[in-house]
Amino acid sequence: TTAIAQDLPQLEQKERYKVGFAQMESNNPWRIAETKSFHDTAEACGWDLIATDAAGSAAKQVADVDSMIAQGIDVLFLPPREEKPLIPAVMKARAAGIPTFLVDRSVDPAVAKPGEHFVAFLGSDFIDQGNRAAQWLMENFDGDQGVIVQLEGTTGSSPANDRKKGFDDAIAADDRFEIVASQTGDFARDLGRQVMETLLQAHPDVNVVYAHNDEMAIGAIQALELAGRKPGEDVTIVSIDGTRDALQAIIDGKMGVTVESSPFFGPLACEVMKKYAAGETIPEWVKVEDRVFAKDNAADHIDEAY
Ligand code: GYE
Repeated sequence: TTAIAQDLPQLEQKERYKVGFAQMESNNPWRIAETKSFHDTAEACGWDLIATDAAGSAAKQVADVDSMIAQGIDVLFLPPREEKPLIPAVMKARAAGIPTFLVDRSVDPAVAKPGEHFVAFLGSDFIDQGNRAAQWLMENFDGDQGVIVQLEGTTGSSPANDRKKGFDDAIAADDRFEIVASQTGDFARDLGRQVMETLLQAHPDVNVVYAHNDEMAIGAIQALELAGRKPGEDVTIVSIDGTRDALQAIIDGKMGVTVESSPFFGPLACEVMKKYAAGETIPEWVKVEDRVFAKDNAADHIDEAY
């Protein structure tokens, strides 16, 4: 209702803020870079930062937010591991009068809304990322028939849902391609490798892998090489993130493309929070612009990669 919308918790302007950052897990370079970005921003932005790590458990992430609320944080930055299980955390922070910014992932918009239950979502356009991965593939694939295996991110997470939608919708328009399998690798390198091993046995004719993140793409490359395949030659690898290992794999000719998804949210979080405290209107979605890394520019960006 409009009454609730008008009541969105406000943030006062002051020198220092008690800030909560409830990280979901730390099992990949992207997560570690994001957490580091918050720590690196803390001093300059006047944050007394409480950072937690839910170790891959949505239930623990909810509990971590509970404990931050109990510790009296002024503002919450939350990357919700999955779209539905983290809604209670958003609602509890809202009820406690704590302005919440979702960073890097979002929640189910049918239930928890920006401008009403939380202030805004800061992050990439995942549908567009999937779309651009498909676009690169359609422009650069030189075979007749593309047999695609898709490695999905964490089930029920907004980037997994939307990167799949963006890719599937775009690729459906090109009848050279068929997606023969699409399975979760939970955004993790080792699971990506294991799932790829299994899928290779069921689909030995696979010649394209679309991974929802670079860690799973690297895992898939390992599985393919173990099976005697030549990623970059007889299998085209397309992926998302822009990690150092992925840029190196592009330079080495093993990976075709990675669409950027930046983990460096600290400075943006600081800027948006200060604007909110100053009474400025914050857009419901503060969109992060992403680049595309391929053979022509990977070497130019590897030094700034993580
Ligand atoms: O692509 C992945 C990470 O939510 C955008 O999560 C983020 C994704 C990122 O684990 O590597």
